[in-house]
Amino acid sequence: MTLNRTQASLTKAMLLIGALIGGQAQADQAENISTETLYLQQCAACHGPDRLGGMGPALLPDNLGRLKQSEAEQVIREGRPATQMGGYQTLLNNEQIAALTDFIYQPPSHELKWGEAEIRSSQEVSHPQGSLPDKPVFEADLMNLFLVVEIGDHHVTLLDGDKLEPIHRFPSRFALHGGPKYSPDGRYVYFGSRDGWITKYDIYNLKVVAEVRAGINMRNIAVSADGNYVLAANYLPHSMVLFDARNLDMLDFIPVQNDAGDSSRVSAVYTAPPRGSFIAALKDMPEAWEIAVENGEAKVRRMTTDTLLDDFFFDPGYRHLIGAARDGKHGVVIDLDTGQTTAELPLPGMPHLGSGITWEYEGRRVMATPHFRAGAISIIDMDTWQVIKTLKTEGPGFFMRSHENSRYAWADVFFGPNADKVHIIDKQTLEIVRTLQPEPGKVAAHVEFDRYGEKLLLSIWDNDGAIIVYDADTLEEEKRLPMKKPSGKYNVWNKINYEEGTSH
Ligand code: DHE
Repeated sequence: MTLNRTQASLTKAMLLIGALIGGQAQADQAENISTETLYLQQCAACHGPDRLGGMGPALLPDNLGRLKQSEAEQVIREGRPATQMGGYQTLLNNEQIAALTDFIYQPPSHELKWGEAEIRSSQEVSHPQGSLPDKPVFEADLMNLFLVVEIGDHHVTLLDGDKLEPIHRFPSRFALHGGPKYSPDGRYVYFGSRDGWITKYDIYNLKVVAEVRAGINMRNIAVSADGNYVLAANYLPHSMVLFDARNLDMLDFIPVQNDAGDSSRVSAVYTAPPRGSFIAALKDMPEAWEIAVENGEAKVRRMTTDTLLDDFFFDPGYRHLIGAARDGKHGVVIDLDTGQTTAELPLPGMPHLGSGITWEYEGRRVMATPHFRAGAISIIDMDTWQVIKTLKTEGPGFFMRSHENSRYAWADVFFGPNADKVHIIDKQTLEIVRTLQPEPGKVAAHVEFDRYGEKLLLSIWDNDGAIIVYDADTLEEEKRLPMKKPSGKYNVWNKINYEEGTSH
């Protein structure tokens, strides 16, 4: 059962008032009860009796994966600023807080269900499609807007890409992950959270218009090239879910399993515009799926692959999928028409292909990818599928970015002692020409260019962080905008035009 926001706030307020009035009596009583009962008394109103989440996030080991246990304990003790989560240190003693923390990091005692009924009943449509004005409530170039996801306090900032100033800041679901996806005209944006929530936001009216929970632990979402459908890919349960993009009505529930009944998590799903379909790769079965929508139903074409695939990337024509083998030691190129593996790429350490980029180099198209487990960037000829250069970096990286109009590509060093550094690569010499260290001691990561390729934004990935604006040509810093752990930034024009230097 999931409480709606109002019910959950009231229940939590009642619990807190009751607890404050009851004071010591309740604390004494709490000492003698099991941790599970304590959870039901203190946490279930917001986080759900099954720990599936409600107004608060799901409290399951997989969903909490990014939060260290010590940090979770601190949140229970002190609360989370700017959210409904208050501190429990006056209500619970240290042992109880530690026991509750242990409890939420244990797998649940029974199998959790999130099927069609649960998905449908989670849907909230605050402003049905067509009910809000078609004119933006602010003035700015609508094609040069940026969204900045701030994971420090779970907010999103809308930035004017010409003035490079914030227009609006609004709360997001807990732990957004992956790139938000725009509608083809750039008016709407769809966010996906690790807890499975899809939020549709109307940028013109600065309002959340619809929400639905597609799964318990979601990987990512994709929006079809025509803007009509949203497809969610889940880790838990093993499913994909198709929605009508207008109000997020569920259209189809797709169990991810083979004929033998084995099921799998989904590594990721992306839209493939020229094919008019979605492409997904499975994490636990060697298969890639092409999903087309016919009359509101998903039609799946299954391709058997030689290896299990992690994240992946496409060539510009979407003829080939370039996937990271789950063993982390090589990449594979799969012809999406025949389903055959056509090439293997020797790569030094798990590539992060989802953040690969491409450009023209000496008359041919090359792609570049950073690696999670090696201080290297691989540059690959997309005609011959040969690695033409391996650039040594100051540590493993997460994200790469460029723009067709810029001569430089930017790559972060996300892991290790040099995580505060960023490399700048000349796309025509394939050399690192500069390494910046914008804020010593703080991770510098993830770049996004403006629509013209003239300015770019870099995140200082810290609760006391910032977005730094650089001139893309002189590489000079222009200004800093303070933000709370800004992660990804997404420019409307670059995204809706599938710009070659950005992620899709
Ligand atoms: Fe991500 C995108 C997978 C950990 C921040 N990440 C993606 C995508 C995938 C993915 C498949 C593409 C989805 C899309 O855009 O539609 N990420 C994974 C992992 O498997 C991994 C390594 C482990 C995990 O916990 O899931 C992982 N990712 C992280 C983080 O720890 C990061 C740094 C912080 C966070 O928010 O959890 C992180 N991932 C991001 C960001 C994007 C992303 C900011 C979007 C990049 C973009 O520019 O499009």
